[in-house]
Order: sequence, then C-alpha cells, then structure tokens
Amino acid sequence: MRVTSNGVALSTAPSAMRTSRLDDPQALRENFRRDGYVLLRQVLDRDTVIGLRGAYFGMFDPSYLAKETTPQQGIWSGEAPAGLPPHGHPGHPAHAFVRSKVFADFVQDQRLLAVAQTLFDGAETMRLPRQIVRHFHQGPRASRAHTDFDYLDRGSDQVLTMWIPIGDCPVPTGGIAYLEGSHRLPKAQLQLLKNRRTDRPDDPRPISHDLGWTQQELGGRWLCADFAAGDVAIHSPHLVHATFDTTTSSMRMSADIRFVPIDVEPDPRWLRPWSGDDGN
Ligand SMILES: O=C(O)CCC(=O)C(=O)O
Repeated sequence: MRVTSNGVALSTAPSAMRTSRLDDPQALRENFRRDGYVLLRQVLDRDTVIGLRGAYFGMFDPSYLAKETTPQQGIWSGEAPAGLPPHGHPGHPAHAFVRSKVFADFVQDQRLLAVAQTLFDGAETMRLPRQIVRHFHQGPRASRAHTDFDYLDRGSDQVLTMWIPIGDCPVPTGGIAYLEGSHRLPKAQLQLLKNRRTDRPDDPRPISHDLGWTQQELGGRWLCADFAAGDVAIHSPHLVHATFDTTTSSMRMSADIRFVPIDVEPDPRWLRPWSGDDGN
C-alpha cells in the first residue's frame, strides 16, 4: 500500500495499530501506558455517527457532493463551492457545526466520558470545550507529525485526545497514524527535529510534514488502521502522530475531543469553542 501525507510518500509501509477492549479496564490502562494510544472498535453507535456525518455534509452547498449521493456518504463532487470561507472560520459549516445541538448531543455521549475516566484511573473527568471537526477531500493535504502537547502546553499534560472518525475511514481515506513508542522519547529529541525539514518554517509546533523522514529520525513504525464509524482512537499528548492524505472520493471527516481530570489546570485556550481562526 502506497501511503502519502501532504503529498510525500512514506518509504516504509505502515503497520497495524493494536486494538484494545473496553471490558478490561486494567488492561486498557496498561495498553495506554505502554503504547501511548488505544484503539477501541465500535464504542459508539454506528448509525448515530453516520447521522452526524449526514448532518455536517448536509450544511454545504449541494454542489460540493457528487450527484446522486447523500450527505451521509460524503462523496466529493470534485469541486469546492465558490466563496466557502477557510475551514472552521465563521461562515464555514464546521464553525456552526461545533456549536450545534446535534454535535453537542454527540460529544455528550456518556460512553466517551466513561472511557476517559477509566483511562484517568477513575478520576472525575471533564471534556474540553475546544472541539475540532475536520474534513478533507481528495488531495495532498493532511496533519503534519506533531504531539498534542505542543498545542496544549499552557496547562497540565494530564489530557487525552479522542480521535473519532465520523464515517468509515479506511487507510486510503486518510485517517490518523501513530509513531510507535514516540510518547517515551525525550522532548529535547523532538525539539531538535523542528525546522530541519518542514513546509511550515514559521510554525514552531509541527515536527515535519515528511513522515518517512520523521520515522527515520525518531525510529518506530507508523501505525495505522482501517477505521469504521463507531470506532474511537485515543492518544497521549506526547505521542507523535499525523494523518494520511485522502485518496478516495469519500471524504475524511473526524472530530478530536479532549478530556482532563477536573482537578488539573487545563490550557485556557481549550476552554472556548473552537474557531478555525482562533490561532491555536
Ligand atoms: O485529524 C487530524 O488531521 C489531526 C488530528 C489530531 O492531530 C489530533 O486529534 O490530535
């Protein structure tokens, strides 16, 4: 399988993520500590997730979707509607969507809170209000290799991210990938890579857009999965991760939802609803 991210091919094919189970909380916590992530299959109701996908793509001009397809399918027509604001900026559907009742109902699902609480060893837990909805149509565009803590470092590192595919997301649709064992790397080692190979020299947060190079420098394998609607991937703020390019006409849609124990200091930037232009 040839995988690219931001148009750059990985020289080594990614390997499969390990799948964890919900019914053994101790094993779940151990997996999270050991791997820096857990992948849970079918935590959420598939029809609810597909309904959410439909609600989102239904907010776009119909020209965005391929003829005779439904918003639930989220199949790109090949054209971006004229005048669409940048992703998540006021006026873009993602901006209104993260403020909508349908999204609020979705993220309030008690199963998500319960999993977060299990991973925090039973500590009382809250969801951070800055919740991002992303979608990508076919093209050489994806999230660069980074750790979440570089975006959340004005608060505690007791924070976990749930990456939730909103729709089926097999590897060619451009899901999340984790760099094996990278949550254990010294911060200084990651810091040394910054600005050495980057398509964003002015942004100090991402490590690189080149995932093959990142892997060569840091070691470990890139781990990926064919995600299905209902699955949830959860990662540590110190795990290096990225996403792959979307190469299918089916668009990649996902949400990142973050949780913290209530007795830690969260990064204040994450206490306000997300806007694509909030600079964070
Ligand atoms: O979905 C993406 O493209 C990036 C998501 C991500 O980096 C995260 O959830 O922490």
